[in-house]
Amino acid sequence: MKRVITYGTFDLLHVGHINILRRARELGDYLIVVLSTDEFNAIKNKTAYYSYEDRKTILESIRYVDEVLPEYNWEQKIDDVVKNKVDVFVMGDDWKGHFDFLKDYCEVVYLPRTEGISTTKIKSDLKV
Ligand code: C2G
Repeated sequence: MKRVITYGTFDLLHVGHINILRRARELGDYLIVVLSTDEFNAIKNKTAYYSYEDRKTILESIRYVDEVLPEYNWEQKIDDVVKNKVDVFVMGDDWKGHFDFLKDYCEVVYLPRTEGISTTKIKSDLKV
């Protein structure tokens, strides 16, 4: 059982999110998504449109996602990887290099982002 983990806000779910979730899941047999809480989003200077509970419900409905856990801070990743017996850590390559410290605990994989889509773009495109 190869266990994969990834992190994010996953607000206003779009195909870029689905692509990385699918590709992360394909690297193993079980995918844990650690979802930014509303409080942690404030630390990331992000305001999600959907609440944590709604973003969690949406993620849990995706076939590629096996488990959703809360992300409270920047410091929890090593603990998450060890406690959840994670084999592979996956993030989009906008984060390339940022989480290489996890290489002591698991495989670290940065996947190419899906071009042309982002939650920020959706919000700005919809602004009337
Ligand atoms: N993503 C992608 N392609 C896009 C948009 C997003 O591959 N067009 C990926 C990001 O690279 C990330 C994941 O989807 O791996 C979630 O993106 P966000 O919700 O924007 O997450 P972020 O704010 O980057 O939070 O501790 C890490 C942070 O929680 C990451």
